[in-house]
Amino acid sequence: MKFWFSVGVAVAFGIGGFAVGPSALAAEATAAEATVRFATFNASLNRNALGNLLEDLTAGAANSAAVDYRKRYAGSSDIAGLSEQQRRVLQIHNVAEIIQRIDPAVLLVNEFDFDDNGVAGSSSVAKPYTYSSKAAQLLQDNFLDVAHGGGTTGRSETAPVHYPYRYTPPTNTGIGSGLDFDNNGSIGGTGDAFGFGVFPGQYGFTIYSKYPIKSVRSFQNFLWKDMPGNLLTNDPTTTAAGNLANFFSADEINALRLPSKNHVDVLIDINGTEVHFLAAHPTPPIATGPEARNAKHNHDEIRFWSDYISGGATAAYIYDDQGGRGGLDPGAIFVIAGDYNADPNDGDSYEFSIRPLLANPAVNTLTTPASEGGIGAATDPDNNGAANAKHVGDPRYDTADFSDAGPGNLRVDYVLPSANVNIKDSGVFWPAAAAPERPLVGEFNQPDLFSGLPSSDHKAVYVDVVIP
Ligand SMILES: [Ca+2]
Ligand SMILES: [Ca+2]
Ligand SMILES: [Ca+2]
Ligand SMILES: [Ca+2]
Repeated sequence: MKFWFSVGVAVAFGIGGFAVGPSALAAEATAAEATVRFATFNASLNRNALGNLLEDLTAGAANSAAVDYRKRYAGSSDIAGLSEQQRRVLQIHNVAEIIQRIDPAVLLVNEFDFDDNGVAGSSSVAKPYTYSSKAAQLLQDNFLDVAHGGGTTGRSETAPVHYPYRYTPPTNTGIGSGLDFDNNGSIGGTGDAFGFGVFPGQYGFTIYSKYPIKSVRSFQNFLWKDMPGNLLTNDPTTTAAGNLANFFSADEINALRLPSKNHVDVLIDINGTEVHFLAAHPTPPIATGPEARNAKHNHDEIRFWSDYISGGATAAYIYDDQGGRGGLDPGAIFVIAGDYNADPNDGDSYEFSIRPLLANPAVNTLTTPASEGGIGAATDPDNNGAANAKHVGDPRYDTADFSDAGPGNLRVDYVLPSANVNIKDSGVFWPAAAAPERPLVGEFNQPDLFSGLPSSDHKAVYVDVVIP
């Protein structure tokens, strides 16, 4: 079955539609197939204070009635007179419009604060596969269910996009460990949480699907030390100060969790075919001391999926929050999604931590999502530095508009289908500077805007996968 339909030969009729292969390939194309768009979007919907996201999402409907932000935003001049919260609400509308323009069938939203049925905050207790946070529901009801664009924006009006199925996993971010992980002599604060976060639940993630979700495996409580050959207890660094085993105490090593947020395997039923949607958001490789604990943590969080999709003995060490063990079965169809905070060629990741996953033979890397906007952004004369000029990677593949004083724009957001399915199309939503949709992604560092950009520093990435 592998690659028996070349890209360009496969035909399909819209997202979720069916297609039958041309008669020349009828012998193999007897079954219906669907082209399904999977997307990942680090939408910067995290907020600075506990509960703000719920407040902003609730305010969305009222603000739209008073001043119709849905048909408003075309540039920074359009935010004059808006309150701080109205600017945050405007950002959510811009995010919603981007999602509507992409119209993915399955979507991961990274950086989305977790709440427990409307109570902001996270815990270490797994949720059933049917769980949607209140915030995830409000984004649907007050933003995704209403059209955007049109009016004075210069953009076409979008259609609402509706997801009957949602899953919001709890996240380790901001949950206190009770230990001094960061060795600053006191216990508490972001440095001692299981994942970086100012409050429990900050920087979580949530998943939307047009297709039924059948079940979930989550790995929130998987301990870092339980990965064979992990960098926590098997760090090859030869200097004492650089070796992680000397940085953490024995108690800390026994408590550190591998997922900085969560790793989840969401089983989706696409017209009878099971697809494993693998979502995560490994910690950024923020520089610390010589031990480089964030970069090594990022490395092993990414390695987890590479082991998981390899299955068999390679994945035998893995246990989930539900009591299951092991990885994927041979031949399973999967799509890995998320912000992995690692570029294959540039940036500060530990030994280019994404490369082994991209090189895993189970992953289809025949097509790399690209954009016009990324090319132009790399050489924009208004950039605040020259980091992009030192990059090895082609800027068309960049997915994040970071500071050009360093690290520059990077490819960090991925949608990676399994090698046993074909990719029909793909892209990064980063319109060219002259495109009418460009104001939705804007330019780096617009200080009048919440998060410094109209939507997010990261751009949405999508891949159209032919599901047999
Ligand atoms: Ca310590
Ligand atoms: Ca501490
Ligand atoms: Ca930049
Ligand atoms: Ca780059």
